[in-house]
Amino acid sequence: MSPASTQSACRTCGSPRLRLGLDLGLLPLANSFLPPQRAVDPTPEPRYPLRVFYCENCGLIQLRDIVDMREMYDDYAFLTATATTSLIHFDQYAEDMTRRLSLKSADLVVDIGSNDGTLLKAFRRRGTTVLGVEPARNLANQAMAEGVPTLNEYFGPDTVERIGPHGARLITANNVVSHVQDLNGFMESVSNTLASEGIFAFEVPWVVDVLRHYNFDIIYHEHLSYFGFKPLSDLLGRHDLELIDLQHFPLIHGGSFRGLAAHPRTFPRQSDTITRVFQDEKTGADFATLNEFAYRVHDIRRRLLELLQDLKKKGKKIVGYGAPAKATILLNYCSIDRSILDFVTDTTPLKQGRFVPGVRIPIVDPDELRKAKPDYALLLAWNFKDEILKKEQEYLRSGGQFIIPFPEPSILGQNSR
Ligand code: DWN
Repeated sequence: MSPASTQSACRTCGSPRLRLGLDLGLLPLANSFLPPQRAVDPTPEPRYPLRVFYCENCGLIQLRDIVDMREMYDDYAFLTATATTSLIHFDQYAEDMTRRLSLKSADLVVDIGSNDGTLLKAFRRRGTTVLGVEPARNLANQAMAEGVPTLNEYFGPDTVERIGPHGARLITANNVVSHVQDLNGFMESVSNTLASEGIFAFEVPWVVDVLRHYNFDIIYHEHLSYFGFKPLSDLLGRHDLELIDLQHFPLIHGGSFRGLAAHPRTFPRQSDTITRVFQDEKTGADFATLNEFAYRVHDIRRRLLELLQDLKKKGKKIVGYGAPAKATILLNYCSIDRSILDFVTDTTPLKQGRFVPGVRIPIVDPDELRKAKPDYALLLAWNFKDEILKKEQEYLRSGGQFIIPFPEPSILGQNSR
């Protein structure tokens, strides 16, 4: 475990004019779920500063405290295929891009940060040639075991050599670009890998949605950048790429955009859509908005803790529902520990039997919700609210209620819609 380093300049434009907008204090790594033997060890797990800055030159909202990526990604607990919503989303993604590019079997689709290969399996079902790039050994091995060719490495110049310059008709990078430290190096390698008539498609949570919905638990050490598309467009332009289209997905991770980029003048540019998004960012992701966000974060923390403590005083039984990475941030930042939540359920076998770092709350199989019949479940995987409420109709019918943390703490039961 090495201490965090501090980035002195803006990650994309290089300006030194970085202004502190929000300080969440020292927090553990979001995906570092503790195995049982570690959870009983009194030695505290590593905590790192979590501070959000605004670049006064290009507007990129970003972290400056950098944790060694090997500490976060060499062994990774998150699996894409743990939510039906995600499976549907990525199958539609493959359908859309196959049609848009009229992909043929000889066309190569490269997915950077391919995780368990969920997206590439959808492309393979449509006949294209696929290749994953995934640094987490456990995930790369799982994808390869399921027939998805995968390079177990961090995407970079060596990968370009392995694939061959301009060898990929389509490059995808979903919930990856936010995690990249060397954005310019990354984008240069994407540009060198992308075929002349190729498209680079990438999904990121949109910073305007994050700030608008006060989703502060999306802020964690993996997410180095919180993207607006104006700074992203400037970044692409420095590497022989241009933004050609933007597609908004309001229900994906609290609100995401899929950006499409290509080498200049190879595809028509949806200028109206792009201009409208840039305009929204002028007021929705400026420093004043980040300041207002910081104020509301403190208010949500106070109100959520008060709500939970009041329910506990009334003798209510409360558990957590879902152990996403963001739960580590929400629970630690709001000091929600085992005195409040008896356990947290999660569908990911990899996480069951482990503990949320910091607060050390056990993660158990979702069946425990049906056995324990708690009065309340704090919805930590709030981005899958619709899917989860549909799945848990029986819990709601039997009088169980969900506590929804955002955009403000609220209770949702059978009769409160
Ligand atoms: O950026 C990232 C996003 C895309 O995925 C990565 N840094 C890490 C990860 O973040 P996350 O862990 O917050 O992702 P999810 O997809 O919001 O995690 C949902 C969690 O909830 C999973 O562990 C599965 C679990 N879950 C559950 O227990 N019951 C999910 C559903 C739908 C359920 O019904």
